[in-house]
Amino acid sequence: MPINAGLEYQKAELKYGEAKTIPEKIKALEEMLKVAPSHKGAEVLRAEIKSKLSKLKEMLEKEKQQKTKGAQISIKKEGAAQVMIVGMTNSGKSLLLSKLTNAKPDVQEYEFTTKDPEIGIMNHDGVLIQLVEMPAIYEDFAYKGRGPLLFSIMRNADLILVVLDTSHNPEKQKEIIFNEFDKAQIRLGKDRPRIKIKKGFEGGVSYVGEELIKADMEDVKKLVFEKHLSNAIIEISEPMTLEELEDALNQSTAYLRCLIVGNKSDLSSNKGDILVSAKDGTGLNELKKKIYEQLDIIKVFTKTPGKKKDHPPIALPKGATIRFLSQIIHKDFYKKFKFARVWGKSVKFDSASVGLGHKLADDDVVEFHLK
Ligand SMILES: Nc1nc2c(ncn2[C@@H]2O[C@H](COP(=O)(O)OP(=O)(O)O)[C@@H](O)[C@H]2O)c(=O)[nH]1
Ligand SMILES: [Mg+2]
Repeated sequence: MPINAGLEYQKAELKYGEAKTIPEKIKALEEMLKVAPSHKGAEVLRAEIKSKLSKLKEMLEKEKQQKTKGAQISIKKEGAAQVMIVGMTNSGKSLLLSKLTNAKPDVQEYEFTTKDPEIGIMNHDGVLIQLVEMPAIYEDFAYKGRGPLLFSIMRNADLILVVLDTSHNPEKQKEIIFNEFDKAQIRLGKDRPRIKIKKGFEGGVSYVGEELIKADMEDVKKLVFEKHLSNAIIEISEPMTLEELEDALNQSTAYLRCLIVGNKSDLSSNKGDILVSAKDGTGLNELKKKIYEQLDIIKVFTKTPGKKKDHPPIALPKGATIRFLSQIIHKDFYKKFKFARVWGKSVKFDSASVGLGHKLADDDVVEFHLK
């Protein structure tokens, strides 16, 4: 019997014992995790439950993949990035999509209007970003109907926009949505724990930075053994609990950026990361800017000598060099490269001449000079 586990826990454990299907077992384990004691002494217990959970989820994922083989499992990316709009029914996802993009989705007062993902393209200062409205999320969506398929599609996204209806208990909506993502093994707004695993063929398991793990080493070893890591170097570079380590060892967990959008600000003034009204347009320009900032992209303009800069700009990943840009224009372009002149934030003075290795910044203007 676990340490001071209450009646609730015992009930949940009983349910787990009776569960027959994988989803039933997962549900029971999740309940156990919810009611398990939270004190330090029960950390091993929680890690064990999580470990069982992730194994079952992997099995479920495999089953699903077999069932959906041949079905489309991603939405083709268009533009510089793919952003998913998620939320519960009636939160205003469709209206928001129609205000931010060229899409004309159905906006309705009745629930569950949007049954298929709706795609639109947002133009932010010349950079095209794909926005995809997902069908509404509800409790247990992660396991029901097309939920599993839609969650697996979202794993490829660059950003998740969580849209809350601020006039209807937004905290509760947020909890439900984050919970479903958790069930689908997607962590929102968290960075992947900084841990490196180098698998080997012999030598057992050794640790670098083991003093950073806030747990008994015996428990850590047990966990690592359960993950079938028998020969590996595990390098830890930030403090973590046993539960976080369990998450980190779980290679199938996805970590995605998210922005919480409090919609219907005309009806209420509850806060998210940003407050908007899809209806009257409040905050929408600010939202576009925030989306762009979250994506780690920059835009640069090219120009020909003696002329003004070309439009539209070219979107690049943050930190991209002149070489990267030249290869986007044409793959052999850099072979004829002599130097480039740059105007903007990446240079100390305008019209500075730079080489292929020069790193570009947002809104730079680049003029290529060829041999
Ligand atoms: N007052 C107000 N109503 C909104 C706002 N955004 C959406 N709505 C309304 O909420 C209902 C549901 O909108 P819809 O975009 O279809 O929600 P979805 O189910 O999340 O796609 C519609 O009647 C919209 O007109 C808003 O910012 N303010
Ligand atoms: Mg909709």
